[in-house]
Amino acid sequence: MRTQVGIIGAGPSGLLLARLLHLQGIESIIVERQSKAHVLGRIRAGVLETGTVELLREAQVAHRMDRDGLIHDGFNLAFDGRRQRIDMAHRTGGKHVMIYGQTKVTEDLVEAHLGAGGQIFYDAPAVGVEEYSTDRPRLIFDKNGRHQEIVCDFVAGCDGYHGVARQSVPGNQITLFEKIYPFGWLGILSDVPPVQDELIYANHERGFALCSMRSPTRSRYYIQCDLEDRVEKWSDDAFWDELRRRLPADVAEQVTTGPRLEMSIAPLRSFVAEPMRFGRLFLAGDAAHIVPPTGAKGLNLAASDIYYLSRALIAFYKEKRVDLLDRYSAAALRRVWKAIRFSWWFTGLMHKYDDDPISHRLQVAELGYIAGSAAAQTAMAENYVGLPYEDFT
Ligand code: RFL
Ligand code: PHB
Repeated sequence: MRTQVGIIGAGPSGLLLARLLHLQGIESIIVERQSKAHVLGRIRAGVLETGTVELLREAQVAHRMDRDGLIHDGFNLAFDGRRQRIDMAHRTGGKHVMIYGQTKVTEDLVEAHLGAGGQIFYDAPAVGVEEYSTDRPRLIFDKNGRHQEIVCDFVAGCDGYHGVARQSVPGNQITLFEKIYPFGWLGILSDVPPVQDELIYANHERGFALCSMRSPTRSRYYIQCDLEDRVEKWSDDAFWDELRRRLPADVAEQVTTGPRLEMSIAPLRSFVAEPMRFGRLFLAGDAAHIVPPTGAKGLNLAASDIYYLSRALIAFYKEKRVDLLDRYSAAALRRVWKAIRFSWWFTGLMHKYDDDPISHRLQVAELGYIAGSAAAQTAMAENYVGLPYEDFT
């Protein structure tokens, strides 16, 4: 098989890249390890930055998002029995975020890409990328028990943290930075109305909690849990009880409970691989970096990588330019590191790390400072809505 851009992974980054390239007449083939039903069944992120929303509009997959997505101008910090609203719109000159689940983003992208004749091989794990230092890299994958090969101009590794693209590069050519946090998030999805119409991030002596949502009738809640915790140990009632304990009393009494649609545990990690380009192999999204979910940045970073990578590939095919391909890794990484820093800082501010009482007092002092400082609220708001993409023309 032969294509222009071989893409590993049909998550948001691979699909968005395929879609943006297709709209410019550039062909691609996506190979995806999992089945279509598996990929479309995953519950993940829920908050889209302005830049992500604009990119989805550019990809012409925004119809349902613009109809059903919820625009949020603010979010709330709960601590020490009180609440502080961070007014994102006021602090950033009118910017906001869109609440629209990653599951739906993925559905919209798949539907548009397949509808336009795009090629996705499901149940087709890539096993390696070869000859990426030449101008004919080869993507090797398995389908129906057989090794197959796609000869490409470029390969995009959009295959997540456990993918093979990054692992195809010898260890001495890549630098990895990693931090594992000593806790995870236990999440529930339930068809109950959200407790409030905006998100609440709660710092509590028992641990962090988050009130989020997918729609006016579907809620997503999280509580900090131990790394050794298992979903099987948590009944729905135990989850709701623990959530309510960690929220301010007036919020806790408003929580509507219901049976789970899904419950899962996610470990928290910060991870960056440098560089993000190896000859004609490019890494994007979770394949190159992971953030703890506290800042809601994972999916948004995948989108900003694709913003840079799609422009670089389009400039190559349309204008025979290689300068943007050369600049891709550094430009993407500058934005990645800022989001890594924000997510690490916000995680540190909100979670219980140990039983030392000074730790909690210091967090409450910092949250109190934020509550009283326009400068601190502006810093939080501009990071949360998403830092601007740099000029890449
Ligand atoms: P994805 O979505 O992981 O997609 C990668 C795709 O590559 C496939 N794959 C392969 N395909 C072919 N051959 C191989 N050898 C392959 N190896 C892997 C995988 O099956 C998959 O379909 O990465 P992408 O596209 O870069 O998108 C990134 C986002 O998905 C990710 O950053 C966020 O979902 C992170 N994340 C969250 N972010 C948030 O902002 N808020 C959240 O609440 C949130 N919750 C989560 C999350 C990530 C999770 N993971 C990765 C376990 C919850 C979980 C459980
Ligand atoms: C979610 O709704 O899943 C969500 C929202 C905000 C976060 C993380 C996850 O920071």
